[in-house]
Amino acid sequence: MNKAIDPALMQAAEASGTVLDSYWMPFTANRQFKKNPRLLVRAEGMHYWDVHGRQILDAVAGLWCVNAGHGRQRIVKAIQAQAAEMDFAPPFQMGHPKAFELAERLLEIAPAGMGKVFFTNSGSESVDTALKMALAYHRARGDGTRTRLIGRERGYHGVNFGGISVGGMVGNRKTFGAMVAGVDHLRHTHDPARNAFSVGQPAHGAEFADDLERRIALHDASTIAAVIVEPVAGSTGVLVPPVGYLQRLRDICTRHGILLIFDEVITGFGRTGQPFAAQTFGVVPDLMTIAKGLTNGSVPMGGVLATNAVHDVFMTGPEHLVEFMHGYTYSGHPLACAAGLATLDTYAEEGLLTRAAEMQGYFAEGLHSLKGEPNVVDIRNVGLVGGVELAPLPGEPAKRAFGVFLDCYERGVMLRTTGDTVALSPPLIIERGHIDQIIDTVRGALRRAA
Ligand code: PXG
Ligand code: PLP
Repeated sequence: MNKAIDPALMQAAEASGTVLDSYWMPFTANRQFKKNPRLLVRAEGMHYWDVHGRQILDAVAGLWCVNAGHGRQRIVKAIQAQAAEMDFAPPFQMGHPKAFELAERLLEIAPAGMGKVFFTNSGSESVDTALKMALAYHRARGDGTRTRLIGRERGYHGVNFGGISVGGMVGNRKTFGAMVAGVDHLRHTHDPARNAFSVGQPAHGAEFADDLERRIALHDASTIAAVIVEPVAGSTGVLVPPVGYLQRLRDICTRHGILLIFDEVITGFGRTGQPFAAQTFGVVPDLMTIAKGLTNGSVPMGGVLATNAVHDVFMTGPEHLVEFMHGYTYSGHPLACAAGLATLDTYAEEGLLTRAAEMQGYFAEGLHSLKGEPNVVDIRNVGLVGGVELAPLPGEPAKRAFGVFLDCYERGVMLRTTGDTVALSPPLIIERGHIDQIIDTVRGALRRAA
């Protein structure tokens, strides 16, 4: 064992029987965590249990992914059976039936217009795949000067080089040098002066889409390949698109021959009240990235949905040659496909892909009842996603919200924070009693922190 281990860490490790030193944890304050670890060992339905046997209500669907709740037996059994039957099949120049079946099933619930599915293993890989597809699409059309990618301030598109380049979170970008060249960003849509405490979509801000016209005026459309946005920005604090904004982006992209990519990694699979946010907001992109809820979080998997118009441009060269030089060893992995099919069955059987639309009224009421609690400066919601923004502690951004997270966790409710926003995205099987418990616990934490 490493001699440098802190005594507090040793104590925590002893208490849980887990040695914490070797694992470099992702997006985690490692030193702080290891002094006071939060170790989960079991999950079922709406709950986790930690190493001490404490039950914790899951208010964030794991990490925005366990949309059907935990430990769903149909999914568990499908994974077990697939592991026993065929562990792996090479995805390049070979295939297996479940990958084709899953692609078919996805198109059945996808927005009208989507025609093909490309599989990846995460949201980050999906984003980089979609960006590469956009570049290759224009080149295949003989429009190879269209190389510029446009993201948006406060966007999160995963952590790979393409994704951080189009992403708009300074903390995720500043450390990593120049990143992908030729990227620009639209302004974000957050406008608390006009839209604070909007219930559902904010009324003001469709005109923020016109920022794309400015980018076009600056760079010329002939240099721009694609625009990528999250329909609802998740990781930067639940920013719901203003009424009319996404449609206006769509119109500008169409007018200028620019591909529109929706990153639906969080918003996909029922989170906003329809299977995809494209349907909730009535705007169809050219490419759509998915992950997370695709397998209910059970096996890593992501994907890119493309219109046939995009796909067909690739299908022109000699038939024996690979059309798109891209793919992952684990694209369409058999375990992930089995999990994905069982997940879609579970969603369909229980009506989960539209359940957020039924529950959002009650959820919104609970959430907005937090207005007036100490330090609450804004509340945002759509479907079963909520954000409660707090005034930062002077000179210590993110600390107040993290304190609320820790307090709620101690009291048996797990949520997420991003900056000073508390984010809620519960499993879609949530009942009213769970919503009450979440809101009461957050309310208590806000009062205790005051
Ligand atoms: N795009 C979007 C819109 C996402 O939300 C990714 C891409 C990347 O997916 P992977 O599977 O590579 O992580 C995401 C992921 C948070 C949080 O707390 C959100 C994500 C990841 C980690 C934390 O908000 N979303
Ligand atoms: N690095 C090396 C040396 C490889 O051989 C491969 C795949 O064959 C990769 C990276 C990419 O791995 P993956 O296909 O799992 O993304």
